[in-house]
Amino acid sequence: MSSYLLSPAGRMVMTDLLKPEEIKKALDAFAAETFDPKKFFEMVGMKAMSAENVKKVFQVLDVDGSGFIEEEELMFVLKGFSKDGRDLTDAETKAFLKAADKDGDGKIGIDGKRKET
Ligand SMILES: [Ca+2]
Ligand SMILES: [Ca+2]
Repeated sequence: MSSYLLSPAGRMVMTDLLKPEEIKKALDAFAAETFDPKKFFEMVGMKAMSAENVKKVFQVLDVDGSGFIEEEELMFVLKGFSKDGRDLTDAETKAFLKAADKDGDGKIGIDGKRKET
């Protein structure tokens, strides 16, 4: 998890792409509620984003730069939005992965995100 706080220098951070107050609002909304990725991404303003910026958000969340968001990255996805973000539960992570991973390879591809969701 500490790797989230030690991103390489010059790396884009979420607040370059999204408004901090909207991130906070979205995180607060799911602090005690089951995580709903669709609703969350809508709340942080990603629905209105260009494909190019959506890809950038993905690159922030792809912490190891593999080109995919794997299950363990997905579990800490909220920390990519804010270091105060909570971890997803196992059940939430699996539900998120199942919803976003249309080709069933167990990870979410950055380029395929739009296609996959
Ligand atoms: Ca990755
Ligand atoms: Ca996939």
